[in-house]
Amino acid sequence: MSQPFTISLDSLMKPIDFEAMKEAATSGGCSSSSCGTSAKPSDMDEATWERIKDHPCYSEEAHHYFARMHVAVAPACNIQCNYCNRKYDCANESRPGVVSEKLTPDEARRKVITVANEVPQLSVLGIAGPGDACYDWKKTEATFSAISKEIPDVKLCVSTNGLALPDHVDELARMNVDHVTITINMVDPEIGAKIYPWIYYNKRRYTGIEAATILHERQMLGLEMLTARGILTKINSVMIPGINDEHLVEVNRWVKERGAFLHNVMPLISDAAHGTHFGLTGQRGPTAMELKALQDKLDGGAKLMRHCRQCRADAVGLLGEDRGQEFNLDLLPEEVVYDPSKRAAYREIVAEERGDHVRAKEKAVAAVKENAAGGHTILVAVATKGGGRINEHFGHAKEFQVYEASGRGVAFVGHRKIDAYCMDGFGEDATLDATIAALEGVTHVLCSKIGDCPKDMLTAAGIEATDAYAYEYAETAISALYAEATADKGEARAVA
Ligand code: CLF
Ligand code: SF4
Repeated sequence: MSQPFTISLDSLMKPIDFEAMKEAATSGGCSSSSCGTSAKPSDMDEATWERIKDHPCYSEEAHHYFARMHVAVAPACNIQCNYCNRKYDCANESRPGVVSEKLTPDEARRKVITVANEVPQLSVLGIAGPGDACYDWKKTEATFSAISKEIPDVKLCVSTNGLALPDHVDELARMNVDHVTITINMVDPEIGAKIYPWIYYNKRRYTGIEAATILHERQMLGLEMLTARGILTKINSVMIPGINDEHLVEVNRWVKERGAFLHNVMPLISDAAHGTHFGLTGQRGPTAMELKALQDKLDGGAKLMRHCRQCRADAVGLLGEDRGQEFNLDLLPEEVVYDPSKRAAYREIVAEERGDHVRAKEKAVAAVKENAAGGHTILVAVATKGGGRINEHFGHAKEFQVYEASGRGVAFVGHRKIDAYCMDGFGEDATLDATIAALEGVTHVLCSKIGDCPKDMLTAAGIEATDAYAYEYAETAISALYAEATADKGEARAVA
C-alpha cells in the first residue's frame, strides 16, 4: 500500500489541511503507474460513468469520497404510507427522526452555499422531502434554479413517491436534474393496499386497491418517461416482511424492464415510538441477514445499491455521517458568496487517491479469487471514517461497512449501524452486547485501534477483531484475512 496517502485521507475528514494533502500527493503517495487510473466499472460506458462517478448514492465507490446534502424544502405530501408519520422524516429517503427545520427556497440557497464552502466533499444536492418533492413542486423548482445558477457543477437529485412525477418529468429534464429516485414498494395493487391507506390525486382522495392502482400506474409511467429522456432513475423499495418481501423480486423485474439504473432495497424501520401505522401495529422490519438474503436473491436483476444509509431529509455529509446540526439556520450567515476553491482542490487530490484505491482493489479481488478453493466465505465489518480505509477506532465507530470475500472476489454488501462503544474513555458492556448482536453473521472486524476487553468479548462471540491492518484499504486487508482463513481451512482439512 502507499502509506503517505494515509495522511491525506485523514485530512480529507474535517478539518481539511490542503497543504498536507498536496504534500502527500507529491511525495510518492500515488505511484506513477496508478495515477489517473479510472475507477469506472468494466461493465459501464464512459458517458454513464461521467454522470455517476461523483454521486455517493449512484456509485458505491464514490460514496467513500463524496457527500450529499438534502434541503428540507418540500413538506407537503400527496399519499399516506403506513411506515410514515408526518411528524417524522419521509421514510422514502430518511430514517425516522424529526427534520430539525423546514426551509424556504432562499434559506436553502444560503445553506447550500455555506455547506459548499465548508464541506469540499459536497457533490450532490438532493430534495427528499420531508414530504414529496414533485407534489411540493414550486419549492423544489425554486430551490434548484437558484442553486444551479450559483453552483453549476453540483448535481441535482430528487426523490419522489411517483404520483405527481409524470407532471414534472419535462421540467426535471429542462433543469438538468439527472438523478431521480422513485420509491416503488409494489407492482401489485393488492399488496399496495396493505402499504398505502390513501392517496390524493386530481383533487380527490382514493383508498384501497383503487388508490394503489393509480399510484402503480403513475409510478410506471414516470419511470418510463424518465428512461425515455435518459435521466438516471433509482428505485427505492422498503422491505416489509410478510407484506412485500417476496414480491420485491417481481418489482425488481418490472423496474429493470423499464430502464431503472439501480434498485435500492431498504429495511422497514418500525418503532411504536414513531407513531406510524406499522410501528403501532407491531409490523417488524427485516433483520440484517434477511435483507442480505433478499439482496443476494436479486443479484443478476436490476443492479443493486447496497450502501444506502436511509438518511434524513436534511442530512449533510458523507453517507453515514450527519453534519446537519453544524449548518442550522441560526448559524448561517445572512450574506453568502460561493467560493469554489476548496471543492476544486479536494477533487484534484481525490482523483489521484481513487486511482490508487482501484489498483489496490483489483489486486485484492484477484488474490481472493485465487485463494478461493473450497468455496470459503468471510463477512468482514470495517470501521472507517471514509476514503475506503480502515481508519476508525472500534470504540468510536457508529457504523461498520460490511464486505464479503468469496470465490467471486471482495464486494461491499452493506453496513450495520451501532452506538459508539467508547464514551468519555470508558466502554459500556451493554453497548458492546448490542454491537455484537448487530454484527450477526460477521466473521471478522477490522479497525484502526481496539482494546483487549472488547477484542476478547468479540472473540468469545466468534468474531475475530484486529487493528493490525490500520490505514490499509479495506479490500487489501480483507484479501490478507481471506488468505489466512483459507490457509487455516486447508490445514484443518489436511489434519482431518
Ligand atoms: Fe439524496 Fe436520494 Fe439523491 Fe442520494 S439519498 S435524494 S439519491 S442524494 Fe442515498 Fe440517502 Fe439512501 Fe437516499 S443514502 S436514503 S439512496
Ligand atoms: Fe411519508 Fe414520504 Fe410516504 Fe409521503 S411519500 S407518506 S412523506 S414516506
